[in-house]
Amino acid sequence: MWKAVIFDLDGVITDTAGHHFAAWREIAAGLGFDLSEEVNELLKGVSRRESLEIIAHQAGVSLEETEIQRLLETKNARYLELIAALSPADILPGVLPFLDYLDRNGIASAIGSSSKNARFILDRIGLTERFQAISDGTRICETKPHPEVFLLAAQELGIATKECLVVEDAAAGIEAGRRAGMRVLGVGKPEHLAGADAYVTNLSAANAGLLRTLFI
Ligand code: B16
Ligand code: MG
Repeated sequence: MWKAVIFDLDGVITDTAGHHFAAWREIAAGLGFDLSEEVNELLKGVSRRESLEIIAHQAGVSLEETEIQRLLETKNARYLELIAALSPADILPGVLPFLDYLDRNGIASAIGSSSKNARFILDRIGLTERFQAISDGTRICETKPHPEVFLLAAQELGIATKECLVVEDAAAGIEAGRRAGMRVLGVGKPEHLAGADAYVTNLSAANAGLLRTLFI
């Protein structure tokens, strides 16, 4: 059976994805670009800087390095304002029972997030101590779809990649999990989860039977 489950954070453990979207919409508006939900999907799981590069490309503007730095700082400051009031009430449905199930069955839990704010978010929602490894944007050189964040989590746990299941909500993360040699359970709307080995609308549906089916 699985020895570890590595969770993406934004959009899987808590819905900070909506706050990223709101902050990026403001930055995009400043560039004269209306950020749609469709383009926003491309930003999920990729780094802050790559997100800005995608928006600038879509807006058809080229940015100087000093302007890039200013916009990255503005975006993150706004995002931090939006997530300042996060609390355990913001943990997504099914997450706590699923973590309890993993604990009872001796399966390790880890975080694999591109975010540099991952620890802050985990502290706010009271889950930091529930994970045996936290691999995040402060510890990696390449963000998703590169597999580094998941490989680092597996290495820290001391568990072989094929015994780790990734849980993801976004295309870049699903690709990263697959490139890490792991199977991927998608969470959310099926149209955003192409490439996942299975999907559920939320983690309440991630039961023992599903985990067994996914394991080969
Ligand atoms: P930050 P995840 C990702 O987190 C987000 O999905 C993505 O939208 C964001 O750009 C990235 O973290 C970097 O976040 O600006 O907080 O460092 O989904 O990998 O948990
Ligand atoms: Mg995510």
